[in-house]
Amino acid sequence: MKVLVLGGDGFVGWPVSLFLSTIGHKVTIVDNFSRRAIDSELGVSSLTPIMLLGERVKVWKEVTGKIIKYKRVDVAKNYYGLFDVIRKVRPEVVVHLAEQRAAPYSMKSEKHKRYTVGNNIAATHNVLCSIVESGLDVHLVHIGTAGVYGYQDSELPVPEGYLEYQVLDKKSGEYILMRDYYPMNPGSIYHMTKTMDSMMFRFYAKNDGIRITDLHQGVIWGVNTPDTELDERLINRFDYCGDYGTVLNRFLTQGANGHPITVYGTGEQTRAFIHIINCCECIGLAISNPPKRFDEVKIFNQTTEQLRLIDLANIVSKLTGGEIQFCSNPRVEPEKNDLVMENEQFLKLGLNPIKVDSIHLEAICALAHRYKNRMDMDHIYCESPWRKDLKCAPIQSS
Ligand code: USQ
Repeated sequence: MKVLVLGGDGFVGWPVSLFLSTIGHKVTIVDNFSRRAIDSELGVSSLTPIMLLGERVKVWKEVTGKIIKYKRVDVAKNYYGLFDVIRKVRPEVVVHLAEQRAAPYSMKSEKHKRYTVGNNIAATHNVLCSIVESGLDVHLVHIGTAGVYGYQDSELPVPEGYLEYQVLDKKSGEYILMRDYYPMNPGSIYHMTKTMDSMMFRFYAKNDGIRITDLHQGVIWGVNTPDTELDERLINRFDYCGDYGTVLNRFLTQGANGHPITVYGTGEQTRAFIHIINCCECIGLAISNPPKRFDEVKIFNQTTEQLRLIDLANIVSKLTGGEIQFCSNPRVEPEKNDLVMENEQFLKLGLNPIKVDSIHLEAICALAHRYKNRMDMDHIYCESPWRKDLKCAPIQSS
């Protein structure tokens, strides 16, 4: 199929683009390279040395013979540029990853809050609007977040997007079955934009019959995939800083390179996780299993396991010998929560979950250690508190 990957130069977009190319799709990447610009803004760069997109796709062709085209377009600001690409490429699928995806960065300042809302909402709406205007029957696959549900302390499994419940009709005295989005409860400006995307999806699926799949994804861990490992020059980016690094990759980088393992609060927060390889596979599966026109938005929980942060910190500490350092939490989030998320749909479609195990963790540590000289120890602690009275600072060592 012809697939347009919006944001295909990013941490998820690049391995996803290669995976889709490997399994036979004709991939075109659209990106404005904002993630690289944010590196410059923050004064930090990927732990792994990543090549420019033009060089990356040349190497991909050299190594596999497969062609990935690309076009520089700012999806949020340049509607007509995006429309033009859609008109020319005539994609059957658009994978939408063109959003600012870091919760801490989205909370950094009023400027970053406004950028994240402006960029993410405009990007999503431009994508939907341009699909309608193109007249093409495009399947839109969007990466949302498990964080749209919030983290209430509950052992009730979080369903895949929808909640069915009964409401008492006072007139008839009968219970009426209702079905709606599972209640949303975002924990950051970034997560809030994903909940707002959901409403736009609902409208465009109902009004224009756009086929939409929204993937409520957990925290990604892992860096490379079999495709990015084909050649050193295809290596994926590796974020470890306080704004962009996700928690398990941060713990591993810290442990492998002699920095204390930074646990925010008590570490009793439970989060949903997924390995980057499984993430690529899920997107492939979502593409092969689209909803029909005028169906409701198809929602998958894209996660393979739910883990407590303190348990992860202990595993990493044992593996690397790194000490655990409890830090005051820069975020507004429950100190402790249980979390169980249903993920039957991907399992039924044949997803083989990669669970947190020593083989995968050691591979990430080895990669982190290999590029230790690129690690900037001044950018480890989170510098983006959720409120001005909060900050991330060590409180005790174990
Ligand atoms: N945390 C620590 N120590 C650290 C970094 C984070 O204890 O050094 C904690 C945070 O307080 C939080 C948890 O780890 O409780 C997860 O933080 P994270 O930065 O790994 O993940 P988050 O900010 O929630 O966002 C990331 C991605 C986002 C994706 C989301 C999935 O940046 O794109 O949507 O994971 S989820 O969290 O399930 O919503």
